[in-house]
Amino acid sequence: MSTTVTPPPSGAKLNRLGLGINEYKGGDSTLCAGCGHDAITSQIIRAFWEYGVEPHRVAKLSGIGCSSKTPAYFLGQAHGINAVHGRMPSIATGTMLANKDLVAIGVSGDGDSVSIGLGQLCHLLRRNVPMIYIIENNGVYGLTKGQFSATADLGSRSKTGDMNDLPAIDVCTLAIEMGCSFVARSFAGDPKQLLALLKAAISHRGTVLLDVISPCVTFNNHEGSTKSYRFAKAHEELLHDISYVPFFEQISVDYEEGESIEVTMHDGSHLRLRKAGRDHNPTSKKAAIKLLGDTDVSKELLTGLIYVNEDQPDFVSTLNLCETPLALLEGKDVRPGPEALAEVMQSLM
Ligand SMILES: Cc1ncc(C[n+]2csc(CCOP(=O)(O)OP(=O)(O)O)c2C)c(N)n1
Ligand code: SF4
Ligand SMILES: [Mg+2]
Repeated sequence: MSTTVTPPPSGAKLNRLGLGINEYKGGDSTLCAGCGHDAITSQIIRAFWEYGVEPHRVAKLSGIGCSSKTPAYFLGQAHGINAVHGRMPSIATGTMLANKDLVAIGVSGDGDSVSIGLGQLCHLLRRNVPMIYIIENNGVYGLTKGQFSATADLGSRSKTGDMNDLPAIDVCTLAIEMGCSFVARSFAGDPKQLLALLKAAISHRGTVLLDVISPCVTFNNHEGSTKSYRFAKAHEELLHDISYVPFFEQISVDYEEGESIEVTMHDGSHLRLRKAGRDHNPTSKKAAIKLLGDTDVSKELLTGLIYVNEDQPDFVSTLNLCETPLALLEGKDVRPGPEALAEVMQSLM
């Protein structure tokens, strides 16, 4: 595979591959001005550029919804599949089995993933398919004009005043229970935290579930909504200040021992978590589930790295696939030929 790289304008800042940030952009957004999804797109562009991922090594996946349109707005030189509503997880699983060397990033919505696509999502999580899975969570079906989704909080109000009378599904709790190995929550209005989490997500080998509260300014940003900018800002409970040190940068110690937790990622990068809110050890599944339950009761919007398990094997390793990606195997390697068949037949005589 090769990629055509437009030379960046002289003086432009380049990443370690010699690429300017424009190489990581996509088409112009057609979303409503102020939509949280566009803020997330900006940080995806920045994270892939700063990390220095080759754009042609990326597979972008999505389903249907305003959120699922966003892969068109970043990494214009990457591969992309826009799946049927709620079916992105199986397409993503197939993609990674076909070519395990790709970096997969899926962007979906709360409707796409947690309403119609919930069954598919659960199986992707329990398999720990190596990919970044972002849920741009606005509590509504934005594209079809603002119906409540399965993540809308019990008692929250729609723009027309209707009350949601069903309990919300908490995607972070669900993901941990299902066996996902990296679970985090962020907010479209917190670019610094989102950027650090995205870079750590690129370093991780396994499923990364990033639940990002992403207000829908057209249908769910009013008084009474728990997915509005105002509500998220007022209730955000930051777990820690996150900084990310990539594997290609020297680690300098600039923090007091005991104040921070450091997570070493698969590629040797470091994620440094400096306590901001409460004490939390993100490597403890039990503690993560308890914390999510506690903050659900206290109506706080918990953000940060909630759970990580760097030792859990991803789906590709579990299947023990051959070194060469399946999609790149030659015909002779996948078609044994008449001699092999004759041998099998002989063995059955
Ligand atoms: C099988 C099927 N059912 C229903 C729809 C209609 N539909 C399109 S997008 C959508 C919901 C999208 O909501 P979400 O995933 O939360 O994305 P958002 O627009 O909020 O970003 C629905 C119900 C569809 N396209 N296909
Ligand atoms: S309808 Fe809502 S989710 Fe869709 S683009 Fe507009 S603000 Fe964003
Ligand atoms: Mg939505």
